[in-house]
Amino acid sequence: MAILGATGAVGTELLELLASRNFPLAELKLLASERSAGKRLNFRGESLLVEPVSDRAFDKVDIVLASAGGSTSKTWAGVAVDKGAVVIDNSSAFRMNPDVPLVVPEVNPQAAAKHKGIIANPNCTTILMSVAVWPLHQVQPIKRIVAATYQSASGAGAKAMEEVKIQTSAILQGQEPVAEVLPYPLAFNLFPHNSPLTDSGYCEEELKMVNETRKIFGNQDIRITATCVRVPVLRAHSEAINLEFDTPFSPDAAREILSQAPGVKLVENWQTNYFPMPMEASGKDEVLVGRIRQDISHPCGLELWLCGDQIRKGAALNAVQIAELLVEKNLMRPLSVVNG
Ligand code: A2P
Ligand code: 11C
Repeated sequence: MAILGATGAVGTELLELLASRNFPLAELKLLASERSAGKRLNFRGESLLVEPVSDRAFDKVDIVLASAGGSTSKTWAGVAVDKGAVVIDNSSAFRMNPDVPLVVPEVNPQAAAKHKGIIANPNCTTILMSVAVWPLHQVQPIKRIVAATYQSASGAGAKAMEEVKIQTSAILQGQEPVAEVLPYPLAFNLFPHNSPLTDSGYCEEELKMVNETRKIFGNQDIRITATCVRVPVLRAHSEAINLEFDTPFSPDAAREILSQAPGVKLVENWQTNYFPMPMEASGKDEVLVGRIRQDISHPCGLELWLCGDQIRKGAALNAVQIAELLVEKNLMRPLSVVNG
């Protein structure tokens, strides 16, 4: 196996997950940019050397977990596939390509079997929402989703997390916060998501929630709208979700379904006003869901609130689960396919 982007926020988590989940691998290659050449990272008690990515780095690799940004994936995914690997790509480069399955193992594991060398890991806000909403959609089809997100600095990478800490410290010392990674100071502040704006008035992050969810659910008819916001939280994203069904969906029924849903943990104490919080979702595998209630503005509406670790289930864990699926279902690439 190879991790492309091993030194980043997601790469670090991939290393931790492969070790803690005892992923069956013979050898692990750590790849990053030239900047990281010579660095060493710990894996299962061994100190592994980080290599700059190159053609030869993919020799004899079965699975590549790529999390080094879209342009790096565009450059290297094809090379890795030509060498016989399956690439599980965390970037947005291939997600909407009809030949590339977009997989959340709790939702559409069967899609992974159709891969032609690349499987895409969805956007983090999309993964978290899909895990929570899919079990309800199975019982009663959802007509419309209205989402508002509260996204942590981790979504913009390790450097953005560091920047928020430095800004916080600067403000507490009476200094001006400096923003270099994110467009504006995030400490003690928030702003609409920093992804590029499109002609529709939506930013790319919002459109990912729309288009990727439809692809994962295999349903182009669900109407989805989203407002994505960056908040001064280090890691774990939160989302307020409004769902509209054809007929009323009782909050108790939703609670019962979600209490047994894979990858979901129900977190609700109405007496103490205790519901999912990003601080408690950090480091956890499950998407925490709570505050399930009837939408008072619509008889067929349901409201819920969720928090999930953006780096874990929103990225690294989902990718490792896809890799586990490849091993379990024997979906690695046979040599005959690689050699044509
Ligand atoms: P490096 O540390 O050498 O820059 P994050 O999402 O936390 O910002 O991490 C991005 C990851 O992607 C890092 O591991 C980074 O490596 C890697 N990366 C960025 N650009 C490239 C590139 N051109 N080639 C290979 N790896 C890259
Ligand atoms: C964020 N979700 O929180 C983004 C980062 O399409 O994988 C990841 C963007 C993507 O900013």
